[in-house]
Amino acid sequence: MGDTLTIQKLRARPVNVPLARPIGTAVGTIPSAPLVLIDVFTEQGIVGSAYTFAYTTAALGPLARLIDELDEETRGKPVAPFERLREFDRRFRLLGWNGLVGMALSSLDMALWDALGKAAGWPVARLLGSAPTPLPAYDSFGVVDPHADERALASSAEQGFRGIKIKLGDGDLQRDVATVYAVRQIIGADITLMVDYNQSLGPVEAERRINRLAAYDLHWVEEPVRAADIYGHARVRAKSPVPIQTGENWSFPRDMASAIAAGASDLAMLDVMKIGAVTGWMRAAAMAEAASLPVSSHTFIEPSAHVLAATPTAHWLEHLDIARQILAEPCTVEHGTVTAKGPGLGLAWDERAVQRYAV
Ligand code: SMN
Ligand code: MG
Repeated sequence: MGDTLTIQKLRARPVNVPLARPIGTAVGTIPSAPLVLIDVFTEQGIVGSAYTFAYTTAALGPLARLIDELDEETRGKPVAPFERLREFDRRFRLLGWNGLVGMALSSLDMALWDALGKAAGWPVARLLGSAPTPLPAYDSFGVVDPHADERALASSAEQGFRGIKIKLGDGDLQRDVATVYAVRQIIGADITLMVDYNQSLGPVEAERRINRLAAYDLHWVEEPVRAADIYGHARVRAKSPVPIQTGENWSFPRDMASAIAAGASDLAMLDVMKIGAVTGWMRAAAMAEAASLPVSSHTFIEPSAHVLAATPTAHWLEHLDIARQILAEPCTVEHGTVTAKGPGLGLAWDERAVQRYAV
């Protein structure tokens, strides 16, 4: 392949994909995965592919339309992620990148990096100066019913996961304590246990609940208060006997810089879509190293395995498999680890499934 790769056109396809289990959180349940699949067709025949997670079907159409809008601006231009982002930085400066605009731009960045990897015949992790690496993965559950979910929880441990995350906050403190106690009984003392409040508490209530739950050896408490409340996170963190995790909602590295300055958390959870895809992640990973923040990923298993492999302070990979049903080769877990697949990001669509779940 020569040294140029030129964008011919973009294609955005909204799908609504079944999940192995609904994602129940303290602030609502996500029953299926509304994704927008993006393909970047190039003049040279390489196709770069990626997906974005819309969280709600209400955002599927607008997100797909935004990606279609990017098509006009990118036709005939090089597959050069930094250059394309610089152009769109100017184009969307007045509107701002938070929300759907950033998600659309991130999907483009991910697809461009996928195309570069495919052109080189390399996994993206290698383009980034690293290589596919077995990354410790935790199995991520929603809110759980320790009785109804006992088998599923025990099975995660039996499959080799060394970490399990459950979501809390859908009831009162007593319910949280009873759930964590019961889950600890099911998975035993050796499995790392994380909990995620999904922004559902205020700082005072968060302090109260974390103090009671600290007895159960929690590895982190995630988003105890609103994601944007970086000072609320810092206040909880200052008194918390358990490490505070946040970051899945940081929009591009600039949000991360504010959270670091506020001392919001002990750990950084980067969402490869919201943080700015491969380009944004690498800039955020450098900030995490400078701030001594261990970095974990947020869903998006396949691209996260690449960028986490190139992250100096890599911590955990979240095994929350939202795209499995539309991938020709879904993610595999070996002895509790996930290793990036290439070339590119290792994504290939199961076109029959894409048709089936098209919205
Ligand atoms: C989560 C929330 C919503 C969708 C996917 C994942 C959660 C997590 O915050 O960290 O798993
Ligand atoms: Mg979370």
